[in-house]
Amino acid sequence: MSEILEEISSLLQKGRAPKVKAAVQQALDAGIPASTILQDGLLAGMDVVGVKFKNNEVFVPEVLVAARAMNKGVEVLRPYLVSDGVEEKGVAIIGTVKGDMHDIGKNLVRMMLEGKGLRVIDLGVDVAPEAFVDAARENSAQLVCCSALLTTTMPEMKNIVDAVNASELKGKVKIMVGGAPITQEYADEIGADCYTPDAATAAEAALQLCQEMTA
Ligand code: B1M
Repeated sequence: MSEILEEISSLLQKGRAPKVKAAVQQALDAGIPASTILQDGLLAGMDVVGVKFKNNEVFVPEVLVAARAMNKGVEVLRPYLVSDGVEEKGVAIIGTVKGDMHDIGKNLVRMMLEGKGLRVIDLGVDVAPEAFVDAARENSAQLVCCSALLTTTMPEMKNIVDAVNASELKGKVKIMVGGAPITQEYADEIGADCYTPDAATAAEAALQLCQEMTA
């Protein structure tokens, strides 16, 4: 079992998207749980890329192809992480904040939320605060979920909190924040309603918030 996971990790590091897709499918066919393939194959590979990026051993183009391979692999896992046909438990808007192009973590959070039965409207990356507010209004969402990976873009989360509070949605939607540089302290400081460190915890918290709001 570990051989195929190591192969997935290694192929991801080399940015071989079609081979990553095939290897992920092969691992699924071998009966390896989707969560194990995600954690010990895809994310393990991306961790190695992250360390090399930090140490200037690889650069943006290599990281970009690895990220593409990661997203392709995650797409294969999607049906196994998302439950279909369940009753809608709530509506969430999700996006990566303005100026920030990182979407792998955001995509995972989206998938886990969908897995809990929430309808998720994904605004993509580089999303302005007003776009979060407009989408929440148009879709009668309970949650606005913001992801940021850069210390330079995390202040955009405060702008989103301010934009929501300046609108008629104040108190009617909950704001969830997350991403590598975000902490509970930061979430408290900017007045966000909920911080979670990873996608699985985000999904648990999102479901709980929706249940509390509709109770
Ligand atoms: Co970027 N990058 N990057 N990058 N990149 C980081 C983030 C960095 C830490 C690398 C480093 O130097 N060590 C560093 C940030 C430093 C800092 O600000 N402190 C960095 C930098 C500097 C940059 C550029 C500025 C580089 C440059 O151009 N010189 C540039 C910025 C571009 C921009 O956004 N404007 C840049 C570009 C890129 C690529 C485009 C090449 C690529 C992104 C491709 C893509 O996303 N499609 C990329 C990547 C891939 C990374 C690393 C290597 C991996 C990020 C990732 O996807 N991790 C990253 C290094 C690292 O993190 N180790 C790095 C896997 C993902 C699953 O984790 O997104 O953290 P993550 O999500 C987690 C949790 O954070 C959480 O759940 C997920 C796990 O379950 N989570 C939430 C995320 N969002 C959440 C929301 C929630 C709750 C939980 O609630 C709503």
